[in-house]
Amino acid sequence: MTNTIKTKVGIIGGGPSGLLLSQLLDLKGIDNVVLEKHTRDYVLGRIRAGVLEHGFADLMREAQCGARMDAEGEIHEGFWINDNGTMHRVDLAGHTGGSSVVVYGQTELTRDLYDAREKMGGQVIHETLDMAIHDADSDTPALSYRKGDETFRVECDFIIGADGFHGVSRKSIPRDVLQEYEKVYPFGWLGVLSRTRPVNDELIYSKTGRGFSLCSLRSRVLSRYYIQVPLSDTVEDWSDEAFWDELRRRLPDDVAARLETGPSIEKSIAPLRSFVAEPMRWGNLFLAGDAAHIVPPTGARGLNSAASDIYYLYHAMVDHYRKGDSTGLEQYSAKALARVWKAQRFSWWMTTMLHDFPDTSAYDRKLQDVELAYLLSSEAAMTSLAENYVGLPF
Ligand code: RFL
Ligand code: PHB
Repeated sequence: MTNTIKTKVGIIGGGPSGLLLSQLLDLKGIDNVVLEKHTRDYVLGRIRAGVLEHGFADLMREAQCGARMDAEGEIHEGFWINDNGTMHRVDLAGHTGGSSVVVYGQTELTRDLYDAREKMGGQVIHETLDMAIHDADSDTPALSYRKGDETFRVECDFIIGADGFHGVSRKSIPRDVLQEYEKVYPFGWLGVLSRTRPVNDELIYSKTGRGFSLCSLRSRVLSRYYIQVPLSDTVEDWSDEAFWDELRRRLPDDVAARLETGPSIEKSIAPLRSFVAEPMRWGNLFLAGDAAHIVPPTGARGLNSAASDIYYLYHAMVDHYRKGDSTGLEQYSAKALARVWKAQRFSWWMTTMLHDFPDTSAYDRKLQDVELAYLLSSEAAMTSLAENYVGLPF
């Protein structure tokens, strides 16, 4: 027997995108259900983003999920670029009229969203298997899934595909409707989380002859570091010792000298990819976040791009249900994509400028060097970097 659930909005994916939309809609009295394939612990075990744009932070506050972020997150008004041993500060606040970013881990943000959903009695169903989308291009879209031995059917007005890059929603859009744009980079990031004091108060992005590195943090006692590695490397190839040694070599001497090391709590390799799927709407199915687009993490845009999708969808849904105005829904794909492509450009630019590209011509290397030299010498270029990093307006 199949159990039937009726709701207004069926959300596939209990990552930050799905949970944030669910919470915002619920606060406006719009009934919804979140369906997540994995357990809550599994979702919270993924170590990902660390930098939130101020617009995202505002949306978390609007969702009544900002208290811990405001108490424990750090406001950063700048970050550093290490150009082969010389440190340069990017004054975010100075170049944007006072804007900043919040350093607060995706794990903690997702935990806050789960807690808020639980407190409001929101429906978040875990371990939903064999998810399938039905009749998304009709007025009666539905979802079906299995949980344990039982099968379920969700009947709703709209389906939100917030199920990440490997989810089912994008794949259920017909091939002749969907256009995909992709760029794969010839390296990955090896990331380490460690219970050590961060080497610097602000983030350090390093371009060196040995490759890129990033020093980030989660709190005053929790550090997050990354180094560029070849795609052929595996986590097993990198002992903690080898990681710390390589990171030190990619930092200015005085910074390397104060690097506090310790056992890794988490270690993983993420390949770098740029990807966009268009359109982000098919009938009554709307894609959001990583389900529709991916950026390399260099510009810290991924989660922030997801948040802007949610902002547009949330307002479009509220207008639809509260005012009977569907303009926002009709314009969703075009509006979201316009911002998504700007984040793509910025992430590609940061990635290209700061990484070591194997098999690059001597000419292209010179261009890459002068791109950074120009940035560091130009107020106009710095302003452009800063306005993108703190987040373009929604
Ligand atoms: P998620 O987080 O992938 O969540 C999707 C959820 O959908 C579930 N799912 C399904 N559920 C039901 N049925 C199915 N068939 C399903 N298939 C999948 C999954 O289990 C999952 O729980 O996507 P979402 O919510 O769109 O969020 C996107 C962000 O996670 C992502 O953009 C960021 O993490 C990217 N990112 C960064 N973004 C930033 O803005 N700032 C950063 O500093 C930053 N650093 C990073 C990053 C991503 C990284 N990695 C590992 C890719 C650093 C790294 C290393
Ligand atoms: C992180 O802290 O994980 C982080 C910060 C900035 C980035 C990417 C990742 O650009």
